[in-house]
Amino acid sequence: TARRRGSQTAIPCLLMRGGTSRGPFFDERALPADARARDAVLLAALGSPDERQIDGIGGAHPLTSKVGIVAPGSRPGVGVEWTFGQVQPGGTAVDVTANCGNMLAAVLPFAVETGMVEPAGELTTARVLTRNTGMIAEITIRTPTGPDGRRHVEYAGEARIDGVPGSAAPIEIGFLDTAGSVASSLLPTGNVRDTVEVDGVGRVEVTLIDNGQPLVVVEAARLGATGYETPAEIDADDALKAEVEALRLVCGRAMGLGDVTDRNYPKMTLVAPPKHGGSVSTRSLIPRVAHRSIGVLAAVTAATACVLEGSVAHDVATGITGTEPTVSVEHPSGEFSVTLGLDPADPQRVVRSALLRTARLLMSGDVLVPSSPLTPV
Ligand code: NQM
Repeated sequence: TARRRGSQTAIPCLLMRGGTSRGPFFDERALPADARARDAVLLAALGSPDERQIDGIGGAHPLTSKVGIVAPGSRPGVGVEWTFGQVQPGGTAVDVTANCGNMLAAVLPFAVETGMVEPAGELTTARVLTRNTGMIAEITIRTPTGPDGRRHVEYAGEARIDGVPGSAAPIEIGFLDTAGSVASSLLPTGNVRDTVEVDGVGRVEVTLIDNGQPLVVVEAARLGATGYETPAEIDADDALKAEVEALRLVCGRAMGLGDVTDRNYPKMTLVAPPKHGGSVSTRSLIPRVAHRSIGVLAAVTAATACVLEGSVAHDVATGITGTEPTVSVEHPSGEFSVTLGLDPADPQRVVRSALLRTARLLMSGDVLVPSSPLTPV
C-alpha cells in the first residue's frame, strides 16, 4: 500500500516493458479509489503534462507514457483484470477508453510477480480482462522452477519481436471477439470502404474498422506518402500530419466516435504494398505521433482489414490465403505476424487472432509523487 516518505507519497509499482511499450504497473489497491485522485497520482508519476516528463518516470513519447492498473479477476473464468491508461506526455488526462495489446503482455507477469496469480506449472495460462473495452485475452507465460524450488516468471528466452532489441521468453496471446472495441462494431459505418470529403484534402477512400483498435485505413499514396517513411520522417512532415489529422476528425465522426480532437483514437494506418516479403506495409500514427512499429490490436485490426474484400488494405495486401492465414504486417522496425482464424463458413468473418509478444520486469520499488490534497497517503 501507499505510504508517506518525507513530503512525498510512495506507491509500490513495477516498471515493466510490455511488447514495444513501457510503463509503471500498479496493484489497483495501492492507488486512490477516487478516479480524480488516481489520475492526479498517475499524471504526477509520469511527469505529465510536461512534454519531456522530466519530473516523472514517463518516457516523453506516447509509447512510454502508459500505465497499467491491475486487480485480481472479479468474475468467473477471469484470472486477472486490468485498466490500461494512456497519457499523452503533454496531456492532463488519463485516457482509459481504448485497448493496448502491448502493455497487456506485461499484465500476467505482473500478477505472478505480485502474488495475484499462482504459477500453475512450467506454463501459466490465464484469461485477462481489459476493463477499458471488456476484451478478454487468453495469455500464456513461462513459469519454470528456479534453483530455490519456487516458480518464477521467466523473462529470458528466444522469442524476438521487432521493435525490441534481443530476445526474451515468448508470451502467447489469443483474442476472441475483439470486433467493435471502442466503435460500435467491426465496420461501424456498415461499409468495408467509405469515401469521405475532407477540407483541403478532397475525397478520400478509407476503411473504417475496429477489431480491437479503431483504425482509419488509408492508402499512403493517396496522402502523397509512400508508406515506407521512417517515424522521424513522418513526425517532421507537418503538411502530411495536418492532412492525416483533418482526415481523422472527419472519420471519427463517421465512425460514430463524435469529436475526436482530444481523443487518442481512431489511430491512423497508412498502407502500401509490402516491401520486405510480408503481406502489407503500414505506417501508424497514434494518433498524431508516428508509431515506431505498430500497436498489437492495431496490427490485428489492420490484418483483419487485409482479408476483407473491398477494403483499402485488401487492395495493396498480397499473399493471404486459407482459413488460418498468418498476416505479416510490415512496420517501420520490422514486421508483426498475426494469425487470424476465419470462419470456414464465411471466410470474410475473422473470429479469432493469435500473436506473440514479450515483456520484462525492469524495476521494482516505489514511485514517489508529491503529496497533495488529491494524493493523500
Ligand atoms: O493497438 C499504441 C502500442 C499501442 C497500442 C497505440 C497497442 C494496440 O503499441 O493494442 O498496443 O496504438 O497507441 O502499445
